Amino acid sequence: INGWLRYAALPSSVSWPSIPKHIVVLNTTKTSPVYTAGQELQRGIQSILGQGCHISNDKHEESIVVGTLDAYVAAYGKLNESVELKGDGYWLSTGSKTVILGQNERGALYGAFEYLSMLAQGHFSTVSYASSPDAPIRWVNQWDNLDGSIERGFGGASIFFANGTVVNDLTRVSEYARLLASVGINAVVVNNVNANATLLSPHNIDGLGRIADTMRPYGVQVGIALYFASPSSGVQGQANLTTFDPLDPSVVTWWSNVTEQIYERVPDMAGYLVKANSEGQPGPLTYNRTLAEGANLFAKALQPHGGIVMFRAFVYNQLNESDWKADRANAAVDFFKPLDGQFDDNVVVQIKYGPIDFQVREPASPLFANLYHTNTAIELQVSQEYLGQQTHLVYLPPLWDTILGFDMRVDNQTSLVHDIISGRTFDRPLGGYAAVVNVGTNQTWLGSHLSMANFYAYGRLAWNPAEDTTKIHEEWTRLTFGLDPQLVNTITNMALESWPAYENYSGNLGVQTLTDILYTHFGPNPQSQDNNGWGQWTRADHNTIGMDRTVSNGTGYAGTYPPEVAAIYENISTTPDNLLLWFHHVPYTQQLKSGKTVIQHFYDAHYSGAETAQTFATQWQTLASKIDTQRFNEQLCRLKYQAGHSLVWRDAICNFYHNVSGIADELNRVGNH
Ligand code: GCW
Repeated sequence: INGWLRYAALPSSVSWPSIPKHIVVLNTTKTSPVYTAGQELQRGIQSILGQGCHISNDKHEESIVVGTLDAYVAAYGKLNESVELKGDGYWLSTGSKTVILGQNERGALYGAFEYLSMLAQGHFSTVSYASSPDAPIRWVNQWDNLDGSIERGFGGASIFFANGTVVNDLTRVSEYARLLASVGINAVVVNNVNANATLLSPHNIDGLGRIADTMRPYGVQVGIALYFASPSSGVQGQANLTTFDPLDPSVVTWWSNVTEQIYERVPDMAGYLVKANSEGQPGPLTYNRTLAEGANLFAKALQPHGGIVMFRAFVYNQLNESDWKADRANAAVDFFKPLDGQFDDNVVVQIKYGPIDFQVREPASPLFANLYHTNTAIELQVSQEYLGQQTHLVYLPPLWDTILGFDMRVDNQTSLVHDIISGRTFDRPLGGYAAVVNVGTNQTWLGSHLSMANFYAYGRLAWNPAEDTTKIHEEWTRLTFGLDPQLVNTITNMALESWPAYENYSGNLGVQTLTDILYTHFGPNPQSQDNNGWGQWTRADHNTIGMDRTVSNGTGYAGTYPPEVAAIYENISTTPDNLLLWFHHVPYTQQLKSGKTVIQHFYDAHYSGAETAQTFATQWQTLASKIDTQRFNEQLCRLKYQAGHSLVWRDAICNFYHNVSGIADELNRVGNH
């Protein structure tokens, strides 16, 4: 339940210098994150080092002082160093006097968690540094329904809701806030983007207030997802209108009233998340209003209270596959590029990392490079919807890295995606990160112990996207399982092999994850990709496969990137192999840069990916004596399942394309023989 915050006692082999026994807390209000920081330091030092600490306000020579930078200067006078902190940042200086100072209150808590992480990993060298987050928005989204179920959640029922309302016992909510704060997350949207209007009843607004009260000591703000048609949905205790037209004055008043009520109960509410005109959801287009007019409706209601609107770019229509130029990947740019400059300043367009939907491999969404006058955030998914639903080990940060570190070459200049969303590239005031996490009541939070590395790493990368994803995993392993180098190396090695393996045994060369896309999004179902309106097509026939997204002969998608990038994707010879079938429709016999044909690569990759997956359980078994039995056995069970399921994947995909193409495997492994 504590995830990476176990604060395990250091092994006797580690020795450490003396750590101050006094903790000076510069704010003793119980709801203040500074107060929480003091409690957390006391708990952590007791648990990690077995040392009791005394919390007080008295000045001691040897102490740990925690508070805001301003409070420190007021009490102790100026620091010797000049310290520059951005919003939520902290200053950490360790030694016989340890100083942990936040730019604001939650910054102090982040610094305290960082200090405890050092201790828990046995790092005792003295440090003095400032650390500030790369972007102001570092949110998580929960797709929790009010009945307690979670859409695409694989870790049990909701910790927030049951039976149409907020649960009474919010202990798990407090534990979740603690985990979130420890990796620098500052807000959580608690309900599903496929939202329900009943959330806005006075009773449920009070429930949101209780959630916010529970999370406030951790500096985690609460946001909510809205159902666009709420004003005409007969919400109990609210006026009921006959319209939800965003330009209708009665609708404008309705939303400002409801927003007012929410802020009365939750004065620090973070804002709204809106999924509109997507997958059957109502929205402004229902009234021929633009998506910007829809977003600004909420922006104006929130503006007086300091809240922001996260407006999702995941808007697309059903398409007809007989149209060669139809392409769901074009939808976001088609809908949003013409609206650039029309969104209010407190609107942030939240963009899924790729143009389709959380696939195992996608190019970075071109929308990031098409909005110069609009705040943007990236949407990642910790919940492994298409990626094995936590029954498969898949460490996702290397995938996220391919997007965050991608250079869009806007105006032929370096323009990395993480610099665009931080607001640096286009000089925007807001921007950042959202991830669909979907933790549940399961004791492991996500349903799998090893999947928690994705959650941890998400927070670390949202704070600093340049951080090395291998190092993050090593750190997480030390905190979660222990300091033994063999343990750290083995689990990290498994993690690093996992995404390439999953890509190899699911969908290669940019064809997408070949899961069932109609219902479960789980397990192989390559035939489900085509002949439907969802637009996740592969266009596989007897001789050829792949989506032609070129400008010259296809859907034109390649041309939605800035010119230098567009030129790379327009041509087969410059398109990287791992995105070949994303951008081009080619014969199965097309030669890759590796020298193999497409079809032989399919066969080989599926065999090698499944082979790697066979080793995960055996690698894990070498750690039997180093991990407690419960976690060891629970994870072993999942890794064995993955080993078996990877073979199912391998055979399903290889046989499918063998049947479609009629081309034999050079190594004679596939088909009946
Ligand atoms: O990936 C798809 C999911 C839906 C989800 C939708 C979205 C919440 O299958 O379950 O709906 O995306 O992101 O809105």
